[in-house]
Amino acid sequence: MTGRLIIASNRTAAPGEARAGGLAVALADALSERGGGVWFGWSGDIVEREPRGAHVFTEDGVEFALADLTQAEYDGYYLGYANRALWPVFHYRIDLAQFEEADFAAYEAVNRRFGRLLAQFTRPEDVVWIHDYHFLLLGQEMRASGWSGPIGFFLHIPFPAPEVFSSLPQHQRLARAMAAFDLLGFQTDRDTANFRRYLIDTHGGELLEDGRIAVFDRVLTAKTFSIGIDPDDFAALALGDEARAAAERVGGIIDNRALVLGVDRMDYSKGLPQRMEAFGRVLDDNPDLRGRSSFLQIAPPSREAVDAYQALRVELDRLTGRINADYADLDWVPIRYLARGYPRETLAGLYRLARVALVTPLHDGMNLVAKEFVAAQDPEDPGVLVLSEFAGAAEQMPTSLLVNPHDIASLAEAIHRALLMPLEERRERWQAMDASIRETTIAWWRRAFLEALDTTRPDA
Ligand code: GDG
Repeated sequence: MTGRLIIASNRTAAPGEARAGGLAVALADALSERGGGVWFGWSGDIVEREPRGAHVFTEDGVEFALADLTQAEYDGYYLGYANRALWPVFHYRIDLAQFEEADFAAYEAVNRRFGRLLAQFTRPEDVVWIHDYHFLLLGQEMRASGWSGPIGFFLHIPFPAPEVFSSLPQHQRLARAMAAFDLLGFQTDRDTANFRRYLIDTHGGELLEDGRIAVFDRVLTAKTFSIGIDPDDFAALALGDEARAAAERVGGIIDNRALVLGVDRMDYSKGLPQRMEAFGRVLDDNPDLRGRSSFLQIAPPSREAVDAYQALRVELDRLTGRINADYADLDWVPIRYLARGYPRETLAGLYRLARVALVTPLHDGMNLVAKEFVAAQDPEDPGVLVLSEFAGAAEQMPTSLLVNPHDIASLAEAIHRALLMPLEERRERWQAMDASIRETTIAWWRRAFLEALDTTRPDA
């Protein structure tokens, strides 16, 4: 008899939440497969006075417990430490990181308040699964509140090289807290190896024969669980009416020229300026390709309160303006860049229409867009995936056109090659990628993680 599952993530799939993505569905499925459980997270609301409890309600057998943040907590914990320090450092952008002690204090305080709250929802036989960089201290805080059962943690973003992680002034404090987890899941073998090397080299951790690591008087497991999507669901979505309508509409606008597509949250980790530069370079170097393909970038804005994101927006506006001014003609615009989000159905239709997808982040935990693009293709006439070697997905998709996104010339070359790739080669490459996204689906991911967690017993 397994216990209930207790999930903690920054945002939940509580009714009314805008994001009905694959991850939300996967975690909801994980909860219902166990006959219910608790899903804890931030409500999305900012309130004036420090809230004491959580809003609790049950929906489809899942108990949601949502906690508010005060303005000061939101500024210091969420915008501050999580998104101005951890996000940039974990994505190798130490140059953008701001290390404010007050932000860390807020991060600590919110993790403490949430850890105490969450501990109250647990029963002795439960298992706890904590998600992502917002909650690195949550396990330790739950332990301080008396929880001694198993805790799993999954990091959705990269775990950087130890030398980079160590640039965080609080890295020792974070590492000790992370050792309160029993199972730590990472997106790729590179992340798992980085984490292990950090514990071993910096803290004298010892790799045991069974693969676990002894460190800070605890024994923990660090393992790779590459997140995926539901390929059948996405393939079906791409054939639906809404998807077809979207494809027809865009196909009409670009006059059936080859579509080069990008879909990314507007984030500096996604390599958007480099991608635009490279597309501009293709046009510079290949006069014969001018007027023959259109680049569409969908980039819903995110975290606009963080300065680095505003700077990115300005940069993208400037780049598209320049390239379009140089090359647009009366009946053709090279780059369409849309700073807004679209329904999943629309995205699915565009993926299927696209001849080339540009998924070229400078660093990315996994990148689900790459997998969605593959799932949405017509097997008889598939498009080409140009993929950054620094996306987690690259480990699983060696038959994509792998690129170094910093190298504009070779990125341009890859776009050019993708646009001209013969059908036979496109099919071969796509088949291998399709097989790979079917191996580690989202259902596989949650089951594999929970199986590992169920067999992990806290040792101290
Ligand atoms: C983090 C890690 C890791 C995008 N635009 C729209 C839209 N999307 C959807 C995509 C995709 C999801 O958002 C983005 O997922 P990614 O994996 O590409 O990137 P992050 O948001 O940075 O996610 C990442 C992931 O967590 C999971 O572990 O892979 O590395 O950074 O599903 O389709 N969805 C809709 N409209 C849009 O305009 N509806």
